[in-house]
Amino acid sequence: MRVHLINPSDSSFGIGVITPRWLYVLAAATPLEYGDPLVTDETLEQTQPDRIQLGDIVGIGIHTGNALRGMHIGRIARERGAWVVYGGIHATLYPEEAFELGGAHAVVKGDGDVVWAQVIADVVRGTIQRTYEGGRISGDQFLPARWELAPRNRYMWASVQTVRGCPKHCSFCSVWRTDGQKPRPRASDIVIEEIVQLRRLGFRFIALADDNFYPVTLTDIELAEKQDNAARVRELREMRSERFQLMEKLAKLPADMVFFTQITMEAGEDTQFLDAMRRARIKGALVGVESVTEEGLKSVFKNFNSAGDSLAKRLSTFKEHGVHVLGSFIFGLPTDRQDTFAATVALAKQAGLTFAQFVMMTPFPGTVDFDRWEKNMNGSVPHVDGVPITRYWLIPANVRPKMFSPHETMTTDEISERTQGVWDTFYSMREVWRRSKCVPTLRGRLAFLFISKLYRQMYAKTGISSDSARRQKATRVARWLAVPCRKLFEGKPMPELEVPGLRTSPGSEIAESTVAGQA
Ligand code: B12
Ligand code: SF4
Repeated sequence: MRVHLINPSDSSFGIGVITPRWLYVLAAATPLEYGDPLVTDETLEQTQPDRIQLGDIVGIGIHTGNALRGMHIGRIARERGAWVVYGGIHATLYPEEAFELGGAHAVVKGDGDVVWAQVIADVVRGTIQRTYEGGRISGDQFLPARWELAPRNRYMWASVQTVRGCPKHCSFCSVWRTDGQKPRPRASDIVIEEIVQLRRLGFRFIALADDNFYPVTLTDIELAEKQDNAARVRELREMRSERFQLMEKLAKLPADMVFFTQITMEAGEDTQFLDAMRRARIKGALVGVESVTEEGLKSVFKNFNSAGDSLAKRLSTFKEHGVHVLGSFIFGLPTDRQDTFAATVALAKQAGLTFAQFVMMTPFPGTVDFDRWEKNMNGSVPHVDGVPITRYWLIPANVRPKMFSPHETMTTDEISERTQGVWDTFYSMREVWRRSKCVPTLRGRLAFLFISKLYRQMYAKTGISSDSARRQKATRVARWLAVPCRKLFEGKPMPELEVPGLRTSPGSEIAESTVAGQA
């Protein structure tokens, strides 16, 4: 019996930008007695069905965007006589789909780190259950990933989580509902050990795949102080100080390492935090700007963001303190008008954003927006290919509608075209070259140009709401750009690297913690 772990994808680029962390975490959760799991990341290459044998266990992780492909693989695996188990955010939200359409024997809801070993043991004993509650485990139970199983030469960035959950409640985001509003940080030493293992293997670019790297704001602390809530103030201060400890330790890692994370704009008011990020070489952060207007922010429950001039100022503060911003914007909000698109491009320029992404409003399951949208259909849901559009992820990509909530003043096509127009303007050769000044050397500027173009190809046209012709073309171009780009991220392996401040022989600590996690 072999354990397979499969990350489904319709588009295979041959090269991956960021490692899908769940694959290597679940590999670590697979007890050693069953051997190394066979890991397939379909963003690199498609699954080979003949590797799946009678009696094998096939774990498939799905989010909404790759659920349909995942269920296709599940059916193939079941036909070949394997035990099929689903997990991931989409399976957590819609477990029944995996049974009805994906040939599932079981579904794991929530975190897989702890419960996966039990699932395998149950299969082996012949006592498999239909559903497993993985729950929301605490930060000290998160497993370090088994990075030695990842094909090092095929990814640009590795991904390490330092905290899960987010205290906010944005209407378009499911994280606070599925991962919870109580941040679950990992101990900084464990995070550093995992990063050291990655650097030993030759990964020097690491995405800190956190929902929100800044879980405690200065305002949170002020509010708790005003409420005279001493226990809460202590708790918040402790969590804040742990973030600083983590960053101090990151700063001691080899100087060629580069980190990137996701963070709320509130960090723009906390220059002490930004300075610590710079010292830790967290050189860039995705900041959810979403909308440039106050009404837009209100509509997505993101009032803690700024609008207008103060928005540009807050975002520029990141750059002034050495942290580049990848601004993330949403188009198609009810408050958007035709002039919103030009205003967004102008803001992005004024704020000195290094990268930006412009996504079309998509109601993702598990979000407030989705619930509202589904309810508004009032029972009269249009169908495509026999599937209600409130289950749009089950509609084949070539006929899937591009956007799902009608807008008061613009058609879906208009929003889509204007969105593409904004991508075109922001990533025009002239603009990219102008922005590349943030890199000192000519070689560096050329690399910046390549990366900008790759980013644009991978994300502007391959999303869940893109049509298939556009997606196929974008995939072809991205595949072509990805090979030279990956080289830029390569690091020479440092097998002798020690964990700063700890005298350890290579691998020993990590190996111990991996085994302990499996017990
Ligand atoms: C890092 C990240 C990214 C990165 C890296 C993606 C990658 N290659 O891994 C980038 C920036 C590229 C990205 C892009 C996108 N992302 Co993203 N991303 C995340 C984030 C913040 C963390 C994911 C992560 O690594 N977690 C750490 C791992 C260990 O946790 P995990 O994946 O949840 O897995 C655990 C459990 O789910 C379970 N599990 C998972 N699979 C399986 C399988 C089995 C068999 C079992 C038993 C258990 C199991 O066990 C695991 C360990 O506990 C999540 C937020 C989140 N909280 O999940 C969003 C999230 C997954 N992303 C989301 C979205 C929408 C996107 C985009 C579509 C955004 C966009 N508009 O372009 C794109 C899609 C890209 C694509 N085609 O895949 C949504 C998905 C919502 C949904 N319903 O599907 C999330 C939840 C964020 C949100 N705001 O709601 N993303
Ligand atoms: S969008 Fe960002 S800030 Fe808002 S709830 Fe999701 S993770 Fe938190």
